[in-house]
Amino acid sequence: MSAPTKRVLLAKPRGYCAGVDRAVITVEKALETYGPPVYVRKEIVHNRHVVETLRERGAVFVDEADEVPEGALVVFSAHGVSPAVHEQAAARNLRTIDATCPLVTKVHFEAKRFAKEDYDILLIGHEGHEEVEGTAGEAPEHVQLVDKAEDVDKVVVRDPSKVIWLSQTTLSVDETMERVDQLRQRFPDLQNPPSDDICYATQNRQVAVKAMAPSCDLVLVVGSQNSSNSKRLVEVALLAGARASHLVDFAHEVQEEWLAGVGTVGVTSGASVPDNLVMDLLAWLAERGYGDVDEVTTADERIAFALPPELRKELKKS
Ligand code: 0CN
Ligand code: SF4
Repeated sequence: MSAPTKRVLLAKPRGYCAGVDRAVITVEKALETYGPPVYVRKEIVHNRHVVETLRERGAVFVDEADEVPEGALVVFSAHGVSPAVHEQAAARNLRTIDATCPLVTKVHFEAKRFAKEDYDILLIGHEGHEEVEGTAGEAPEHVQLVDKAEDVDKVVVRDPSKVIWLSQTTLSVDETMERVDQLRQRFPDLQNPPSDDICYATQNRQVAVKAMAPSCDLVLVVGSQNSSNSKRLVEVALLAGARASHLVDFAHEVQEEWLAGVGTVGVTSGASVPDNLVMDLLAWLAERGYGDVDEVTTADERIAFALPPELRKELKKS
């Protein structure tokens, strides 16, 4: 048998979304404006390289606001925080910059609004993920988390005609719709969110990986293990027909044996991944004969978000 033709398909869109770009710039500008240390509650975004780079520049990552010295500056991560965290910060007189992505904030508003209208809210998301902790924290007595299929049977509602589902922004679209179908079998009047909670970036990256996966022997996704949207890209690639798929933080993590007998390698990256890491991977692949790269484009993203108002005000002064 002759060796397969080696080539790379490169998904577009991939990498940084508008919310991640804004959150990373927020920490960089805070460091420039106020000087280190700038405290950051949780990882600003779920990417090892980004976190390590900001740490080298003077960002101090903490798990909770009570680890920040009284009166110091703390940035809240892109994944959002519950009102209880804002209260903790206020109790310690912390200066805060909120880098929550506006698309996460939108889901917080939905949770608040439907809680006020006394709905039971079924929040589809991953247990323990910071974003669902923040969203659920807006209305803990109205929200029930639905993660796995078996969670659907555990849901208890007060009035089946007044139930709505909301979701984490970084889920698999297809898996979420399966969960909604299951929930609707139990609660036929289940209402949909007013607009998609799974954000544009998550959706677009899944559409792009689906377009290339059937042609790929291997799909490499650049992203960190704690990045929900990056992990979903591996699952989506496999379900869409890729023969194999792996998540790697860095090119050097790719194992040579993954390339055995591989012709077409698909490459993409999660929404928290800087594109230089993808370029490093392409260079690594080129050294192994995969130098021919074709981009597979399924959407053109132009969205950008303004920096948090607390920071904009400060930047205006300087
Ligand atoms: O990788 P991320 O930091 O977060 P998750 O995919 O784990 O939610 O990407 C940015 C997403 C947000 C909010
Ligand atoms: Fe915002 Fe979506 Fe990016 Fe998360 S993945 S930061 S919700 S745009």
